[in-house]
Amino acid sequence: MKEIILATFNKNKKRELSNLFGDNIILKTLNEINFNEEIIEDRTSFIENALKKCESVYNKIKKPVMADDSGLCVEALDGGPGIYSARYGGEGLNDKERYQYLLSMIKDMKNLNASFVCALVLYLNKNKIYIIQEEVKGQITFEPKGNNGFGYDPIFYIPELKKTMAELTENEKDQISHRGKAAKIMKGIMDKFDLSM
Ligand code: ITT
Repeated sequence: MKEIILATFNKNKKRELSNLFGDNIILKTLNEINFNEEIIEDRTSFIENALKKCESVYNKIKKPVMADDSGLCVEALDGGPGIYSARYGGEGLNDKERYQYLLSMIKDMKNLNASFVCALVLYLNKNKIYIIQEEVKGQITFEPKGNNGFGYDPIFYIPELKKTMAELTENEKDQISHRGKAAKIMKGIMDKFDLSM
């Protein structure tokens, strides 16, 4: 069994990644280790932001750290909100208000293509770092559906499945999602290599 700190305050990421990695990997969030410092995500890509989250925590704790930086990239918004997905439309919004804001921003757009992107970084020490970035393609729908998942899932429609991401069960989402694909590759790495520091 291996314990890895997951540099996140987002419980949904922890739930999905724990499910994806299985019982042999124990993930502890920043809340669970009483790490209360704010990490400013001021870099220009998912990978750089995930790396910054890892470095900020590793420099204090000196234990293996993983970070997930993810978001929704909408073609009609030139790839936005992208790395700004968590705060798009303002800090105080809940998930529903946030996706409604996004729908209002693209209400006259014809191109509804979008991707969820997930950068996953495993930082064992400053010389031993594994970086993966994955995506799932879909379309924004103006008819939000489903109660599963989180964030923008209700407005992310997957044509092949004829469902939104929020209509999938957690296991179904894991099979196709940006996070599911990245975690599957990361799990292969963790199973194969010596992860000692
Ligand atoms: P941490 O930085 O503490 O990990 P965060 O929620 O701020 O948590 P990000 O900066 O990576 O994380 O922003 C990710 C946002 O992208 C997230 O808040 C959602 O709005 C959206 N997002 C990412 N993955 C998603 C998914 O699987 N389903 C729906 N929305 C997702």
